[in-house]
Amino acid sequence: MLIQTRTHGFVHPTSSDITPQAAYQNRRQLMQRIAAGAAGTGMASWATREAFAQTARPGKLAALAGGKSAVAGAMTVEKITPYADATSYNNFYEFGTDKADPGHNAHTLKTTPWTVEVEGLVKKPAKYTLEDLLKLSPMEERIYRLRCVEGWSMVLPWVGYSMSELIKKVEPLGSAKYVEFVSLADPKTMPFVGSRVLDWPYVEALRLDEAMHPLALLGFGMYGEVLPNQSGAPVRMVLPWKYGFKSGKSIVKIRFTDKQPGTAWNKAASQEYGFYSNVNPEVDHPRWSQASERRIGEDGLFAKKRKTLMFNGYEAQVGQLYAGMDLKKNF
Ligand SMILES: Nc1nc2c(c(=O)[nH]1)N[C@H]1C(S)=C(S)[C@@H](COP(=O)(O)O)O[C@H]1N2
Ligand SMILES: [Mo]
Repeated sequence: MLIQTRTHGFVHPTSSDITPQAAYQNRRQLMQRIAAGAAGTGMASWATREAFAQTARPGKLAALAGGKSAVAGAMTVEKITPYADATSYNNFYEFGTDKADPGHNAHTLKTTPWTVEVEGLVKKPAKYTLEDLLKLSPMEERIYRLRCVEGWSMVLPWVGYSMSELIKKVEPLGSAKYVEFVSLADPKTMPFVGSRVLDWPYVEALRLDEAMHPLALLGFGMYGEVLPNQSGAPVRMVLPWKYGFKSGKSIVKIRFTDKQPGTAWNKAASQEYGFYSNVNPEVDHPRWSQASERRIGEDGLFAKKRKTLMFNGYEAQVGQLYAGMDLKKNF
């Protein structure tokens, strides 16, 4: 049965033997010093910080720098997960269900040319090339937590801009209530598309007001570089207050609808994965608790777990979106 064979259950992370990204840790410390001691010199501090960011790139892929984000809550003050961990422990089922599979297999993904088709209930449907999208709005750096429903989390420095920038350009009609995000499903380059583990293509969806929230990111890069393939190149969603599976990778279509779309994990196991999928320590997954999590690359197998925070720590920013809703029913 599907549910038994899926590996989207709790998986113990392998203990990390990977050296932390020293440059990034240094940069963290610099930022913390700036935050602690340089109030009132914001612009000068940012210039220093930005200069530092240039030297902190892993140097593996093309540079993609982001400027300072003005979005509240966009810069989590926590230790950044080492690049090597973030790129070797992934969920991207199109490339296999083991955490190491995407890192090994995703080199076959062809990210140029790339287009994203925006359609449905909008005044200005359009086909955007990746180049169009890269120019659509200034790039920002956002340091977000990402927590998987499986019980692990990371803190990553993303590069992108609020997806609201794109949404405003296409002018949703008054009837548009939801936004659907469709991932590439190319059996020629994605070896596990066609496997029975999920319905392909991978689809995620948001309510329009969730998609318009400034924290909802259209991500093009991380660690000051373009996204590595296993992380969802060349463009993905990043919704820091929702479980990781809401952040669809390698997006090729964005569709505006008036009805709540079916989503990949909800279709696979609706009793386990609801439409909203907000990080919520008070609503357990039917097969395991959601009260705590393990930080990848930092916490060893026997290290104490961290408490999971409501909306993954973004409650002040996004709580209002769900005011009056029963989050045990709308999980
Ligand atoms: N297309 C696609 N997007 C996807 C997935 C996937 O299998 N396919 N997995 C999701 C899940 S379950 C998680 S936790 C995050 C993981 O992102 P990361 O590998 O960058 O940490 O991607 C999400 N986006
Ligand atoms: Mo996940």
